Amino acid sequence: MTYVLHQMPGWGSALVELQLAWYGLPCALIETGDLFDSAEARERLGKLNPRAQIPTLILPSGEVMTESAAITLHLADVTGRDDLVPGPGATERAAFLRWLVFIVANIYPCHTFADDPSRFVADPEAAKAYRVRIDDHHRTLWREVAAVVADRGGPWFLGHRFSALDLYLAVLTNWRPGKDWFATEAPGLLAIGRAAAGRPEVAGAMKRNFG
Ligand SMILES: N[C@@H](CCC(=O)N[C@@H](CS)C(=O)NCC(=O)O)C(=O)O
Repeated sequence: MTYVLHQMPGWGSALVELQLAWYGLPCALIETGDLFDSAEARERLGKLNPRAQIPTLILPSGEVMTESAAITLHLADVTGRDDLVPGPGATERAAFLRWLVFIVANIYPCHTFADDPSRFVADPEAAKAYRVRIDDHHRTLWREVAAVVADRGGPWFLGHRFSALDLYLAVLTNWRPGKDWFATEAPGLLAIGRAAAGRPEVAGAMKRNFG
């Protein structure tokens, strides 16, 4: 009944590693190698996930799952728990689904398309300008999230109720636009990310990923 997580410390696989740790699900970790620098790593992972992205999770049934949001919903289903994903009857359910999808559909692609701009824009000067535009858009998206989270009143993303969104913040506030930017422009999000990272259920997985 062991899950197998293809991962790199500090990358998006941390989103799933934290949740597996939270639920206490048994998990083997396989390091993929750098999917940007190594054609061999991409080819190896590509046999399981044609996108060659992580998280790539092999379920105990052997089924391959990708997409962190789908995995988030699936793990809540199989554990029958609602401590990370508000259940269908919960008042926070709609907001949870909205912001989970917002993060993976709007914010995560800013990494996908700008981590290595040369994948999408061949001319080096044009690639630099493209990266500036995406980074700008990326900051705008986080400001929108910060405003919504501030309105909800804390102490967590959804308000009083802790959820997987707080674990997303624990991971994503380590990435672009960077800790310093979050500290000045979105300190509420950084504070939630830090508080979530300190929860004992995930502290070990956070340390393994982010030191
Ligand atoms: N939509 C996916 C995005 C996964 C993703 O972009 N992962 C990054 C790591 S943080 C990756 O594997 N990048 C390598 C690549 O795009 O080639 C999810 O939500 O899980």
